This record gives sequence, structure tokens and C-alpha cells, in this order.
Amino acid sequence: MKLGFIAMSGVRCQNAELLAIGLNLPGFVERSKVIASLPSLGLLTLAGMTPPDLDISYVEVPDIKNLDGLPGDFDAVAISSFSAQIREAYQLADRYRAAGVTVIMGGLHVTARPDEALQHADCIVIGEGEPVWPTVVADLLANRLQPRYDARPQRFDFAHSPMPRFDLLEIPRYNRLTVQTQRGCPYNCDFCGASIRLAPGFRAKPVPRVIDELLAIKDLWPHPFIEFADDNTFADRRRGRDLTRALIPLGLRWFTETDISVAWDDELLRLMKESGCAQILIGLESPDAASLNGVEHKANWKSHQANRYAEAIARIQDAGITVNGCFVLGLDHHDSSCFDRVFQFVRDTGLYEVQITVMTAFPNAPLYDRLAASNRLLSPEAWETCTLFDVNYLPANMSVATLENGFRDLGRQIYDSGFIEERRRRFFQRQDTIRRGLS
Ligand code: B12
Repeated sequence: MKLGFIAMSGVRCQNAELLAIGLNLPGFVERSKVIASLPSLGLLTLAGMTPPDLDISYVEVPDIKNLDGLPGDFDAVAISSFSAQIREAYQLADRYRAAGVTVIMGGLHVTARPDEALQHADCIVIGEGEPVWPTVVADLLANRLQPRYDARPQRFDFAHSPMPRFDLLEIPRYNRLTVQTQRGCPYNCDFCGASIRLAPGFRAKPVPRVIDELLAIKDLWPHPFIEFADDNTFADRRRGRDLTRALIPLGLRWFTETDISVAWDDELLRLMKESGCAQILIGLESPDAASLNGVEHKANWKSHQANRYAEAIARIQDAGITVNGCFVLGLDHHDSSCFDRVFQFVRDTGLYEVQITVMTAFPNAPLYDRLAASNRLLSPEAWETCTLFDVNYLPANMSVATLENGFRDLGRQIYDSGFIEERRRRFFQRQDTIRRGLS
């Protein structure tokens, strides 16, 4: 049995003007180059649970438009899904099926729209892959594959997490590799379409398991750059301290996503720096409390943090860790002044790196149902617009054009090479001052 794991990587954006600008803006280009070259950890993880007697390979299909024939010579393929690439995934699935290849699909979009996906696949998996994958493979081999496997009643215990098959990758084509140290998040943001939608709550992988994965990568690539494919690595700060202590001897450089609360834990910040943390990405979403009202559903947490954002960023950056501050433009409390407010906040705080995105209704997020119920989705099944850059809804307090133009202009300002340079210089000068004990 030849089984192919088919990843559809690369970045996606429908807005032609933004694409064109992206080619000129160093910030966009840099980030898109970095992120376009990450492998599918989901598929590598499933490969790690696949019995060794199957003949398996991992294939990247970045663009199906320029595809000559079908990638690989397989009896069955496992295809992963994000909303933005789902139409391409369906086309590829249809082509495989027409050629007699069995198609199994899973991932975030398939979990959100299982019935839609079943029109293009022989079998779909809903929820996390690990709890059901061994059964799927056994059924495939025994010729009794079911159309749908639902992992949701189970919560996968990370103590049993498989070793992802990093060895299937052509390592030199990647500039960083991903390892997952936890899944989910204690919070529930309106627009979040990440792993909390596969299974609720926050779960962490045992630290020794994480270290095993990192050592496996180091065997293949002695000095890797690691991106933790986490939602909120340090939501449990005590565990975060254990993790960072264990990372120190590995001599890595790493990046992750977490929330602003790390700023108030001096020991954790010190350990993060010492263990090689280069940058943390934080979803600030908007600079002020009023515009964040209602964004986090459990405790309005983000709105309560906003007044301390500037101080928190300063504390993290003073610890020698750069902050990649993420802002969502077009929130319901945003009007046309939001673009200037974000720009001023970035300038005032000296955020080292910035990521701006447009509010996006992923089909698995509460935001989607809210916008659909009030007829604010412009094209409810235009999944290809779920890119974080394309506007597919009626903003509450501005027009679509105002949001699109404001977003584009803010991008021009934020990614202006002089402005990037100024923020970088400010960070390094401050580090120098701290090192010389002058602060
Ligand atoms: C790493 C990453 C990437 C990488 C790698 C993508 C890849 N090929 O896997 C890159 C940089 C390429 C990328 C690109 C994009 N990304 Co991205 N990315 C992430 C990130 C940070 C981690 C994802 C990850 O590795 N998770 C860990 C693995 C283990 O989980 P998993 O993939 O979900 O797999 C599990 C299950 O889903 C399931 N499963 C998955 N596939 C399959 C297949 C089968 C057959 C089966 C049975 C099961 C199964 O089993 C796995 C184990 O349980 C998340 C944010 C986050 N913190 O989670 C965003 C995230 C997934 N990305 C997102 C988006 C929007 C994008 C882009 C559209 C951005 C853009 N404009 O280009 C593109 C789309 C790329 C594409 N071609 O589809 C959204 C997706 C939301 C959604 N519901 O669709 C997320 C959640 C971020 C966000 N801000 O909302 N991304």
C-alpha cells in the first residue's frame, strides 16, 4: 500500500492590490517567505502513527494550477485542510479520485464543514487526527474504510503523542521547522479558527516528549530554527518555566505564539531568553480596551489587558525578546480611526515586528455564525477569502472600501523600510543601554 501525505503549503491572498504591494513591502515579503516554507505538522504527525509496513511519502503541493499530472503514485492519499486552500484541496482530491486513488481528508476546514468535504473524499476525519488515525489506516488496509470518523468525543492525551516523521522532509527546503508543545487555549476569542476548534480547552505535551522531538530534528538539522506551532505556549506559566529550563541545553533559536501575561513573570522571561527565544507573537488585536470589548468570550480578557499593553511590551522587549504584535483591523468597535490608532501605538511602543490582518470569519469560529445570522457575510462560502487579508463581510462602522483602503495604507506605513529600521534600531539601542547598566 502506497500512502501519500499531501500538504498544500504557501501563503494565500485574493486581493490583487495587496498581492502587488506585498512584492514591494519588505515586511510582507520577509514574513511570507518565512512562513510559506513550513511543512504540515499535522500530516507528519499522522505519518508518525502509520505502521512501518506501509510505503509512505510526504509531498508539498504549493500550487495546483501548475501541476503536471498527479503528485506521486499512490493507492491512497491523506490531504490536510485550511479554509483558504480548501477549494484547491477539493480539486486535487477530485483528480486523485478520478484516477482511482482513495482520498482521506481531515484538518480544520473539514472539521468545520464535514458534509461539504465528503463530496470530494472517500473518507473524512472530524477533529484531532491522533485518536482515530490508527483505526482509519487499519480499515483502509482491510478494505472497510468508513466515510466518516469523528474524533471529537475523545480528547487526545499528549502523553501518547507520536514522533512526527521529520525524516520524510527534504530538510534544506525549509528555513524553520515546527514542533507543537501544546494545543488549544484557555481563552475563546470570537474570531479564533485555530486548534481550539478541533478540541476545546488547553492541553500541554509533556516536556520530555517535546525535547525528544527537538532532538530528532537536531539529528537531521544540527542548528535548526524552531517555530512552536502552538496557540498559547505560556498560558500555563509554571509549565512554561519547566519547558524553557529543559530547552536551555539544546542551544536552539525559537519563536512562538503566546499571550501578553508572560510580561509579568520575570523568571519566565529570563528563561525564555536564555533558552534561545528570538521572538514571541502576541495577538494584541487592537490598541485600546474599548475596541476589544467582547472579543474574548469567557472573561472579556483581552479588553482587561489593553491598558497595560504598552508596559507589557516594554518589559518583554527589555528582556531581550522581540515582540511581534498582531492587530486585527475591522473589529466591530473599529471605525475609520482604527488605522491611525494602530500606527500610533506601534510607533509609541516601538514594537519590533508587526502583523496586521483583516477580521476573518473562519467557518469554525463564533464570529462566522454571528455575521451569518445578521446577514453581514458578503459571500458566505467564499472560503478562499479566509486568508486574513481579504474582506468578506460588512464591517459594523465603516464601509468595505474604507477597510480595504485603510488596511492597505496602514500596511504601507507599517512596512515602510525606514520605519522598520527605526524600530529595530530602537530595540538594539535599548538593549545596549540595559547591558551597560544605564537604565
Ligand atoms: C504552521 C502554520 C502554517 C504553516 C504550515 C501550514 C501547513 N501546511 O500545515 C504555513 C505558514 C504554510 C501556514 C499558511 C497558512 N495559514 Co497557517 N497556521 C499555522 C499555525 C501557526 C500552526 C498550524 C499547525 O501546525 N498546527 C499543528 C498541527 C499538528 O495541527 P493540524 O494541522 O490542525 O493537524 C491536526 C488536525 O487538524 C488533523 N489533521 C490535519 N490534517 C489532516 C489530514 C487528515 C487526512 C487527517 C485524518 C487529519 C488531519 O490531525 C492533526 C493532528 O491532530 C496555525 C496557528 C496555530 N497556532 O495553530 C496557523 C493557521 C492554521 N493558519 C491559518 C491560515 C489562515 C493560514 C493561511 C491561509 C494564511 C495565508 N493568508 O496564506 C495559509 C494557508 C496555507 C495553505 N496553503 O493552506 C489559520 C487557519 C484557520 C482556518 N480555520 O482555516 C490558523 C489557525 C491561524 C489563524 N490565525 O487563524 N500556516
